Amino acid sequence: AKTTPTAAKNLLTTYDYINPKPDAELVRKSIVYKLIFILGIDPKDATPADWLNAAMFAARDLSTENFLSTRQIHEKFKKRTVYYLSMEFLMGRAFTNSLINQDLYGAFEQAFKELGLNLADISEQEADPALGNGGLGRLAACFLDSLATLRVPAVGYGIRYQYGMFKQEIVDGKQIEKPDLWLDNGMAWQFARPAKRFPVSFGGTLDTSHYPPRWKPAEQINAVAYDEIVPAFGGQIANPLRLWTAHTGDLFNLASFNEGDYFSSMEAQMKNETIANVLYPNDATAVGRELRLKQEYFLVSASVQDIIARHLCRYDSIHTLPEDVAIHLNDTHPVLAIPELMRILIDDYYLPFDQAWAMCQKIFSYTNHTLMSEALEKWSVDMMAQLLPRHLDIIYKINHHFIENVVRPQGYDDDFIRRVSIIEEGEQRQVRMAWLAVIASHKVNGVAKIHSDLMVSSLFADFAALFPERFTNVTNGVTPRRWIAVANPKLARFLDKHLGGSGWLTDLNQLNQLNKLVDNKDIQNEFANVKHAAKVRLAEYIQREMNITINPNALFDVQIKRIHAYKRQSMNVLHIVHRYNQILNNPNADWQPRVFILAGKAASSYNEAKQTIRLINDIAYFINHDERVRDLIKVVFIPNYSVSLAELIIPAADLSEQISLAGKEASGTSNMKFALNGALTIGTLDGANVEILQHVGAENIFIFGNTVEQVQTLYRNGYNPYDFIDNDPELAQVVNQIAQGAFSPDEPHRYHKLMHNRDEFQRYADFRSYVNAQAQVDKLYRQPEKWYRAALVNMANMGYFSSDRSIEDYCREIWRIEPVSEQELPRLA
Ligand code: NTF
Repeated sequence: AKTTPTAAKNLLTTYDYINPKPDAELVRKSIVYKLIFILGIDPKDATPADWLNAAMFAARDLSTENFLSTRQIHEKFKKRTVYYLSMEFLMGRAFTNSLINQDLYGAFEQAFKELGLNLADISEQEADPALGNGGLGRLAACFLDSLATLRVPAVGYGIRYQYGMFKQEIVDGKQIEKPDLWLDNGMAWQFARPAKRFPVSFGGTLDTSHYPPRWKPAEQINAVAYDEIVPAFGGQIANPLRLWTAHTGDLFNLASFNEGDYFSSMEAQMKNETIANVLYPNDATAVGRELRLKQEYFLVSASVQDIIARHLCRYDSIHTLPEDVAIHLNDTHPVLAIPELMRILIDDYYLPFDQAWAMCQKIFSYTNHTLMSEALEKWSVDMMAQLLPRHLDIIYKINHHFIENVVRPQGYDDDFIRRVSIIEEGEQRQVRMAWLAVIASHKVNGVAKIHSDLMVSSLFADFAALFPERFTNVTNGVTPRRWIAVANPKLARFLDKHLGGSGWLTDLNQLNQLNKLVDNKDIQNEFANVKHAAKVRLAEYIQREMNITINPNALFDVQIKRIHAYKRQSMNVLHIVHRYNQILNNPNADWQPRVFILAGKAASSYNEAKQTIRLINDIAYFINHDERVRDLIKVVFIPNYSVSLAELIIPAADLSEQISLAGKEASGTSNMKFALNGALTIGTLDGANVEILQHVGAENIFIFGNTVEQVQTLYRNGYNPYDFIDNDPELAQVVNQIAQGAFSPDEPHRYHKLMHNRDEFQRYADFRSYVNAQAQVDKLYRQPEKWYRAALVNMANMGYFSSDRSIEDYCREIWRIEPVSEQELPRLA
């Protein structure tokens, strides 16, 4: 029974708080009230962290009514809803974002001023929840922002890891991993839902003497929900991000943590009871561990149960599920949602297999985020039989149905059948999760044009022959709310001024009006000043945190992303050392001063990536202390890369390094954030770089390196790195210096292996073309009028790369979801 007392009902329809919008006075009272009565702290004793918590409660109140009424609208109009399942959400800080989205920044700033405090300082107290690794998790966060802003009925489902991405420290040049205690100061932003809990079962046996078979699990863990409000820009709508935690009495103990392999040291202590405790710090790599499989099942089982419960609140039949519900799988990590939904439909609702399967195919869609074979998830049949016997049984049945009813009737041979089978035969039989995702989904998309094309012609070629209409592309995008309004307020004011208001924030194509202003010298200068201010701010941070002095007038050359061989940070290093050599050879030439800024984490078990970090730091130390280069080169590796650091660094970049080997970076999304903030890109024809080139024009981007076809030809002909090293004396010099210890004199062979490996990602093949492109960069930078013109052209043509456009594509092409209309919105009193 769902009765609402009339008095409470009124509160939900009169919008006391938001109409009229609170002024500084009301905000100040609310903050002080929260401090005293929620946190129990005397204002005279309050620390900045206490003030932040009080302010977060005050800000949360202001979106809570929208949050609750959004749910009411969805129920009232039975809005078809998309459920976005992702093992990662890299949300970044919530506080400033929520103030900007609700147009409350000014009121809070003024309120704190009256309290004798500074809002910007208080905001810096917020932990940066890093419940994701990199691009995949941050994309999910941008998508939630766009879903809310576009009023799309949507729920995000993820895991509330107690420890998110590890904290990176650099000691003697080496990465050290420390636990990330993001919950230490409380999490004012999330609502605990102790009553929203679902049992998740594991192990045991399957009794097949009945139909449907009876699964008798060996253990059961309760998933408990926490809801985070995702406020739309412009208020009115707010969607939930529902994060599951395992209900367990004991807290995780970090006592025996050791710095060698962060993850295994934690895993050993965790075994069963602490399933939701730690994020696997891998990016573009799959892990075959039992705990990971448990985490994935934990997420999808709780979420699918919740989705069905929500459906049954609106409809009295399970049969309407496909009309009401779209479930999106963010990569293969949540693919177990497919057999989980099948299990519930068959075992709990007694649907015949065929009917359940037909429903699943209407409900699920899947995004592929990488073609790299080492990142494709496969689970051993043995492990799955142990942990999820009923699900394995269902997967066998799906596979049988697929092969007998879909593949064989089309006359394919045994070799083809072996290739498309969900079960990979071999010594260790394995379940191919990507195959299951493709077979069950009505749509499968890649994340940039080139990636989607390669997906169809390589990884999923066999499936594209079977289901040509199933595959599509949705190019990634980023939210201008966080990546301009929050990260770069001065740029936001600049755009407001020249675009006649802030409409661009929700209609990013308005940026193209800048195209007619790009030749205006005053506007170029004004933008140069915005850029300079951001560079000064970053320089101050680097001075304060790292005690390194950099010159804001130098060119800031930035590569920030996960450290991975395919992203080729080590090729960036080759160029730095080459430039260093050139300067020493010709000290009096007219060199363009540059600051090379790098940041990023290496997975704890990924040695080559850790070596790369160490190399960058060794080179930074060596070059920064060499008097002879006279500040013409500075190298800075900023520790502990995070969303909040990205917000500081991206606005300050002149040059954006997007230098992955062609064919390897599915999309990249920082490339979009940089260009949106007026940096020029130096990049390969990979991922979304290709589309950025199409939008900004070849004169406004520095493209270099081999194409996908050339890369494949090199591989096919047996790529040999020495074909390139031996034919380029300057390259050979750089390789030898690094390999023979010029930057690691205390341990001369430290980088021998890093330089003399198979060069799987063809750094040496692209080196010369990279160096040439870098010379073009210097040349253009010395002509400020041309440079800032190009920067403005970049910004002007980035409208396409808004995540609002991506989400509109998903809603139309994949989910068939309609946003809440004007008429459906509650009218303000
Ligand atoms: C990443 N994939 C890709 O490596 C990036 O190029 C892309 O921008 C993001 O996804 C978002 O689409 C992964 O992290 C994973 F897990 F698929 F390897």
